[in-house]
Amino acid sequence: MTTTTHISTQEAIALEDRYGAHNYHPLPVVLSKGEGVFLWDVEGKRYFDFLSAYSAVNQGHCHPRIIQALIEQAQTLTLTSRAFYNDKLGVFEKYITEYFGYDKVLMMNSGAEANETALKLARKWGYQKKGIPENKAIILAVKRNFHGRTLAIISASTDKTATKDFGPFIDGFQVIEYNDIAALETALQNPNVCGFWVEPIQGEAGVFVPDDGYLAKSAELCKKHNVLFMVDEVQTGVGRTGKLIASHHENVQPDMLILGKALSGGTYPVSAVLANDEVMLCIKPGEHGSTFGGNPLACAVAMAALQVVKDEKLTENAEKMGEMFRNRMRALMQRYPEKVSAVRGKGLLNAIDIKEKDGKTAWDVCLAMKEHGLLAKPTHGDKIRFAPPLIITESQMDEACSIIETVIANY
Ligand code: IF1
Repeated sequence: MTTTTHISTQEAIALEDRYGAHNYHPLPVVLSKGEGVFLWDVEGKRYFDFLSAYSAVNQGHCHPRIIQALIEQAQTLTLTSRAFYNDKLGVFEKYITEYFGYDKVLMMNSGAEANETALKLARKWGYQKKGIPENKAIILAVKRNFHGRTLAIISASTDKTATKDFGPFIDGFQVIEYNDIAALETALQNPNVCGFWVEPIQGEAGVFVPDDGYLAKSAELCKKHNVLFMVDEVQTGVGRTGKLIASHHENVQPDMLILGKALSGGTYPVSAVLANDEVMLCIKPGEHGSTFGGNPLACAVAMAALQVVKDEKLTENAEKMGEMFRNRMRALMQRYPEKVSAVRGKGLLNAIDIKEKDGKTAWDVCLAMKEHGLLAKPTHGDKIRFAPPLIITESQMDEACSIIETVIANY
């Protein structure tokens, strides 16, 4: 018997303030229901979700096929640990490796854990296959990166908010300019470099799309210097940018593909690292793992989530609806250049830059959009990221763009 207690917006916010860590500053809206592209708050107001839980809900909220898979498996077997085999992991490992085109997969839970796994795999490979002297391996990262919140990951971060008072940090990272082939070529001269670790589009930094050719040239240089090209597609993967993974915009197949978020359609923490045998078999039994990594419930949900992306052609829809969105936003920028200074993105991962006006910021624009029934959140001050579920229809996109246009016209 489920207990549904009605709680007001004020009560819910007060409870989180009193009893929860203050590690977020959410928009003042309290959600209680999600379906498709829509969310409802506790007062029953409906919103377009233009954040998709930071691109974890690509398939739409509570997708029936994914929820059905969750329910059925939850009533059967949720977790065995990897101390024993189970009837779901191997079947899913075959499915996902064929789906993305790799020999093997290592299943984890959060995006950060998948990135940590990739770092460990790169180092192992560096010592065992490339012959880097022990404890000398270097992994290249880029400025304004975001890969998660663990200590190893933030050891490569250039964001003071993510690093201040969290030291000391972990050695073995060199940070270079993003979208700068010359900087990469110079850094790759060091024979101790084992990996180049990068997002194909920098999400958290504000949806920064690198120049055409950057990913392809980076992959080529990594191959030339026997360095692993490690691409973090936790946010850009699973159809979000109009291709199955953003690397495919430049026909690049990363040496290590890092996935998370929408791998489960936002219903359960599922993440993964995919690589070929030369890399993946560097880790031997007992050298890495996780209690929940690749559990039967995760595999059942992720299988359904990936089937939905394919069966409902969500990647193609992301491409088409993204074009429509950027066209509308560019027209808005032309009408109000004093308010909107940039439109960026690929597929349904987009952002606009808001010029502060009469003291009003991107945050105020998001508050106004909330009043008009659309939820989005600013990142790094003046940028607003727009990332609706990939199932969005043309008429829904039209209605959502009208909301954004009305708010911008009137702020
Ligand atoms: C937060 C945004 C932040 C990610 C990429 C790994 C991870 C993420 C490219 C880690 C997670 C989330 C985390 C959340 C807000 C959101 C986010 F970029 F999506 F907007 F922070 F930058 N790689 N991104 O985007 O995955 O461990 O969270 O499952 O931490 O505030 P995770």
